[in-house]
Amino acid sequence: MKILILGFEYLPVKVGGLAEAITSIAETLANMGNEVMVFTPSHGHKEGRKVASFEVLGERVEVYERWQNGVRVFAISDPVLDNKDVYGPGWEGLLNKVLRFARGGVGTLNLLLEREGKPDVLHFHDWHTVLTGALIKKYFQIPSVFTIHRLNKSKIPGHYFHEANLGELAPFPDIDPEYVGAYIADVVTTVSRSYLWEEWDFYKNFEGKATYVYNGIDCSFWNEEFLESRDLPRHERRRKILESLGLRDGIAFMFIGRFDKGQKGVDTLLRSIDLLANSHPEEFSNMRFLIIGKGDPELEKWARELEGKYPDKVKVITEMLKREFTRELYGSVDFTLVPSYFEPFGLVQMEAMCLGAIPIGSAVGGIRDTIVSLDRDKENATGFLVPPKDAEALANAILKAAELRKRDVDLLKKMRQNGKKRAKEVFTWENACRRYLRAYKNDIDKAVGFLR
Ligand code: NHF
Repeated sequence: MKILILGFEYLPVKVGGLAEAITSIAETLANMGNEVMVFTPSHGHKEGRKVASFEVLGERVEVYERWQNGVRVFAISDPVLDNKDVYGPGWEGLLNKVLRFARGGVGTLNLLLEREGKPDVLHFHDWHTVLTGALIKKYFQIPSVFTIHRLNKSKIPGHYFHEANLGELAPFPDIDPEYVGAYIADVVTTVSRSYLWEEWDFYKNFEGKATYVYNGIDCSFWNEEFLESRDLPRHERRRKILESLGLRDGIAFMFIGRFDKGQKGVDTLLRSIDLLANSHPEEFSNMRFLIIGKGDPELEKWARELEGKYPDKVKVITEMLKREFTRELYGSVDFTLVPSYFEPFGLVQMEAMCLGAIPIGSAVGGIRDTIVSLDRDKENATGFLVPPKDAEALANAILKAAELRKRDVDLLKKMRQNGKKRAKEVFTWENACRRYLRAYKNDIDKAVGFLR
């Protein structure tokens, strides 16, 4: 199939998990024998050959084409799109980029159409590409799939639609672009089954076209074989890495993620550490917590205070870690904590499973769908699930995990193996793309409200 993908992030330009996901989808589809083109704003990354140059309302737009792992990537460039701030500067800066990308995107396809032929399908990702998707659909009527990686639930002024020549989609002063994207698409997907149902208030408006396609995980990087310490037994790796961070050996729990107040649940974790220290001092004395991330200054301060209170148990790391070092950590700690309030798919629990750091996560979205919880299925368990925003439940799960670490190492070993197998065999990008290919043909099961 000839597939045109639109993404606001594409590697090496990356802000979060979105870039990894879109890039993996494009490359896997190409590997499977499809012809894949990607349109993305340059964000200052103008690599490759200049293949088009045209004017939009008096301003020059240039298009740079590069081959990247079997995919043809077209970076669309103009003075606004070249800004290195991917989602800015500011809200207006972002909206301007969204508008420029729409005009530049349709201009690019218009110019390349004869040379390239018409794509069989258009696959656009997240709300930032909705105007581009809508405009391409308007001029070329290509069957399209809209993938929502994370609902944003905000509105943009309708005049941006009018300026993009999409006035027919903006009958009100403020418009939610996610509604528009889902309205114009033939199939709407999100990245996990649970997230789809958790957000049914949105997706029910598009019943008949809404479905899910799980992300995958690239276990070729998140792989024990590449650990520097791969020859050591796991408990030795743990001792070594904890010592290198200034802590004595103990049962190691790691949190890694953005410190934010709305999603990642670092506050729940900090509360549960205090709970454990107060209610189970003996067990707590044997626990070590690595809290890695940055973001909200209040949360950072709170984490630092906790580190000050329990300096031999808690280590807070707020600088950016190299991916290779993060891999060593996953390959050494006993457990990874993923206390998100919500998570469309979530990468952390997958990376953790690939490297045997048994996840303890919230029973939400992709975390819920990817972890098989010990209390539900002992044979196939890969981790522990707890209700979100519940510090007590998290503290109890941590206690239970620590207890098992002391008394049932064999069970933990089995859980590690189960996790690796599940990540490597079920959540592959090939499986994801097989499903996307079905979505492209609208030959895919849908979410049916009354069958929920
Ligand atoms: O993994 C890529 C990512 C997801 O849960 C993640 C999120 C944004 O919030 O699909 O998108």
